[in-house]
Amino acid sequence: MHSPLSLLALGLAAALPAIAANAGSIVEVGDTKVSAMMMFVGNSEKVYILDKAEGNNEQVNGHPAWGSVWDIASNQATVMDVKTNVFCASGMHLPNGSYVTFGGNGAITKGGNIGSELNPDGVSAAFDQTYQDFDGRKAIRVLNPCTNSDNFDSAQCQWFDDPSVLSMQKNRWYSAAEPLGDGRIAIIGGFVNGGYVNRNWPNTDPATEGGAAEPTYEFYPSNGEQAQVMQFMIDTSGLNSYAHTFLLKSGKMFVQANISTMIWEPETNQETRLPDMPGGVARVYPASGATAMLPLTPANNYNPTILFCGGSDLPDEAWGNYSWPFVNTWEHPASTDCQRITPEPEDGSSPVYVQDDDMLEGRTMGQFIILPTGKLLVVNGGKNGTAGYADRTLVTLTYGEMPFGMSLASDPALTPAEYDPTAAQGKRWSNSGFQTSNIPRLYHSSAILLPDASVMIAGGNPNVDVNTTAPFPTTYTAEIFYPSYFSATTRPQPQGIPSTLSYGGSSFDITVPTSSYSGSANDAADNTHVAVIRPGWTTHAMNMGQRYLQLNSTYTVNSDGSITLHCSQMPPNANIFQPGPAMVFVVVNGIPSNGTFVTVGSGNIETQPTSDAAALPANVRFDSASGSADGSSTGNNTSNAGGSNTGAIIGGVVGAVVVLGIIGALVGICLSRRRRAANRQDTNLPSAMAGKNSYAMSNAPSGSFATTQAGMGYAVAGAGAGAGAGAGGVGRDEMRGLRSSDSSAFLPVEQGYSGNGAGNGGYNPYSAGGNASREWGASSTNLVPQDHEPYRDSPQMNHQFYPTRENGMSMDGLDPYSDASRMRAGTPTGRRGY
Ligand SMILES: *[C@@H]1O[C@H](CO)[C@@H](O)[C@H](O)[C@H]1NC(C)=O
Ligand SMILES: *[C@@H]1O[C@H](CO)[C@@H](O)[C@H](O)[C@H]1NC(C)=O
Ligand SMILES: *[C@@H]1O[C@H](CO)[C@@H](O)[C@H](O)[C@H]1NC(C)=O
Ligand SMILES: *[C@@H]1O[C@H](CO)[C@@H](O)[C@H](O)[C@H]1NC(C)=O
Ligand SMILES: *[C@@H]1O[C@H](CO)[C@@H](O)[C@H](O)[C@H]1NC(C)=O
Ligand SMILES: *[C@@H]1O[C@H](CO)[C@@H](O)[C@H](O)[C@H]1NC(C)=O
Ligand SMILES: *[C@@H]1O[C@H](CO)[C@@H](O)[C@H](O)[C@H]1NC(C)=O
Ligand SMILES: *[C@@H]1O[C@H](CO)[C@@H](O)[C@H](O)[C@H]1NC(C)=O
Ligand SMILES: *[C@@H]1O[C@H](CO)[C@@H](O)[C@H](O)[C@H]1NC(C)=O
Ligand SMILES: [Cu+2]
Repeated sequence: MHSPLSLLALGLAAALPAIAANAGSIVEVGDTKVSAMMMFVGNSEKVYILDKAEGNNEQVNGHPAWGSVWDIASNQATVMDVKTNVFCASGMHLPNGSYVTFGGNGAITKGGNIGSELNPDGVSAAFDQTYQDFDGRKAIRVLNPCTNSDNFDSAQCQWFDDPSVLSMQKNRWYSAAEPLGDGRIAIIGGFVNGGYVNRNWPNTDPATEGGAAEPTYEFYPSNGEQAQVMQFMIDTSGLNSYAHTFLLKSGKMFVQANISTMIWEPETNQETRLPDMPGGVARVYPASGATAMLPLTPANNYNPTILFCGGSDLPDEAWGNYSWPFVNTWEHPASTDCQRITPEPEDGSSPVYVQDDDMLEGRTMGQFIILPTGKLLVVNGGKNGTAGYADRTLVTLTYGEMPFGMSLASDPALTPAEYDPTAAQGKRWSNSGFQTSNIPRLYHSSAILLPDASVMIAGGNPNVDVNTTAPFPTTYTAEIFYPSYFSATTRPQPQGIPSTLSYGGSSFDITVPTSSYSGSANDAADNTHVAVIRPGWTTHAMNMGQRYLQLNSTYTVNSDGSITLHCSQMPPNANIFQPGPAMVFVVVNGIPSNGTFVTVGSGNIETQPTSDAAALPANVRFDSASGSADGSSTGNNTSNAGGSNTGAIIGGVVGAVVVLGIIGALVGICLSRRRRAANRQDTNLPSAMAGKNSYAMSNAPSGSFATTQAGMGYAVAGAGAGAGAGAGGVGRDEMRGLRSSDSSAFLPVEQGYSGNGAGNGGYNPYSAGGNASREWGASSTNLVPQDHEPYRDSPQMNHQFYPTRENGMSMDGLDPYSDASRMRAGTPTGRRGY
């Protein structure tokens, strides 16, 4: 029984959760229901979670779920139906606050085997009867985030996932996605079907790998533009998937893969090479280093600097091929190395990688979360090995001998660490006061900044299908990490944050009430900044699209101790911070407010309107003013790493108008370049590799993976024999059994192969087989239950297909939620959240 007093106490606790959360702690908060391979924050209430199609216990519409929505306030997940296999997709926001994901894998069934209804290529599936997943390799899925006040059952609040209506031109698994300044998204590269690395060995066909690599890019929406080859994808062949991409101020894009770097001009497809990554450290999957763009601030004139930390310096051959690595990766320490590069130096100098402080521990699959303070948290990952999974390597021949099951990484890095980009060199990393987690987060884990400035950490599943007894099991428990500012009992509660930000134009005011801070008002004003943060779309140790921009601002300290912040809009260049949803945090003495969602830009995919930034008023101080919050509990000056207000103060006379200027030197990016001691441990390549230079896919012996283990199916092996679960009847001569790596049900396709899908006859959203036909639903087989209406082969469909086939099925300007394209009746009672 609760006494009235304890009820009151409970009520207070609920109102002030910041007190309950200990700074530096990692708290297990709940069950994500699907394993959180991918996440994004949809709005102030919801995190959307995606998994690969796999045998999760949680069911939705009669099949295992691989999507859910997480309610931030209650830490409860609700499953959501997703039709296609999102396995290792990419994703991004749209200017209007909706989110899109791109690509994935073919339909699979239990054990990661190929689904029951094959595509005409004979090596991938269109659908699986058991898991009821559709081929997701070309999928473009759209989600409009909803809130508790919306009807989540309405079509408007659910995933739109119908490749017959909306899809990419190419199959892409592990593509990169990065928005341009107009909100269009560049989708770059990927595997056609999957694999550990994107190459055969030896690598004699780096462009297409016999049809298994997709070295092209395309845009969403495509506006009629066809996919084009990106030379860089060929030059980096092998380690070129999930390339690291960051749009630069100029509108060109920084792209990093393998150990190469370039600047790419998206409109003309011109490439300019930058220096290679020092030390041969690979940062892309499956090396999977942490990477982020450092905070864009008035002090650095909003010019991007990219940071890379960790990854792997395995020698070239060790990376192996589509099937597996050629070494026991888990014995190889991950890199501690950090490098920075400013791709477009404003002084006209040549861009160079600059050695940064080593991380405290080596990490593969570590990921950066940019905090409102401007510091970067690194979480997740392992101290040895790489991303990906496999049931063997070239030297460990059987699953039974794999010491960590399918995991190619070991030694989980369980303690977060924090990087301060503005600290003196040698002092940038710290993990003091940070708790160590009990939950390994290796392959297929994720992390993201929440609106209350805590960090949600979830997922982890280096297994081909759900395995809760593996050394690194399929993980459903989510954690929240509470950064050091959670020691504060008072969080700023700013007033007047607008709901939209334009590119340039008039300034606006935000008020920090006196109750939001303690101590001198002038000091607080000096130590206040406004951060616009896009937490990104997280998967595979990346937060695609994550960006941090500090608004230019000045202040007026009022006599009552409140502080009026005069804030510029976003800088008048949409390349600096592409249009779309973001959170605004006001950080006072190192303590952030909660984030408030805003829309940056026009809300449309279009050239963003810009205007000159209006001049800001000068700072006005008031010496005797002070904050009224409990002084023992508010923040430290030193923790205000994002830099403070841009106005330099001269004198401290009450009400004095002072001269403004940009504080000091550029934030410490001018580091001396010190060559890292070359103690690259040469991994001993197994003797098994010697002389074996003919592992081209076409030579792989059929049936060479004849071993089977309970519950661990293997992909089809044998010529048209239909061996392997649910993938029979393939009319293909040289079908080789491959699975085992991240490839899941992957079978590389040989160049020139044209399957006829004999014996298939199944429903196939891609029956166009490269879009040769629009008759996607021409099959007579009714594979799809009636309630899967978007996939129904139905005459009522009202698709407005793009008139030229060259454009694939990308529907330019298509709103898949519009009546014209929605195939099921649903009353859109929903409203977009925020
Ligand atoms: C990285 O690229 C080089 C070509 O620049 C290539 O020779 C090498 O095989 C690639 N490494 C991997 C692991 O794919
Ligand atoms: C990690 O790598 C180091 C260095 O090779 C090795 O000593 C250690 O045993 C490895 N850890 C595991 C779990 O294999
Ligand atoms: C799960 O992993 C364990 C340990 O590696 C293995 O013995 C078992 O076969 C796996 N289960 C499935 C269903 O793959
Ligand atoms: C303020 O500094 C103290 C002492 O260094 C530290 O324990 C505390 O975590 C800091 N608070 C914040 C919010 O950074
Ligand atoms: C911040 O958001 C949380 C909910 O996530 C809420 O409980 C808390 O009261 C908010 N704090 C402030 C200062 O607005
Ligand atoms: C910030 O605002 C001040 C005052 O209007 C202006 O002088 C300065 O150029 C601005 N800085 C940037 C980086 O836009
Ligand atoms: C912040 O620094 C100023 C000096 O710049 C000092 O006077 C003030 O006491 C500090 N405030 C806190 C909360 O540490
Ligand atoms: C990768 O190389 C191994 C031998 O090292 C070979 O058995 C396998 O077939 C190759 N994989 C592919 C896809 O060619
Ligand atoms: C945002 O734009 C996309 C693409 O046009 C569209 O599918 C989606 O429905 C829009 N979202 C909202 C909430 O209008
Ligand atoms: Cu993956």
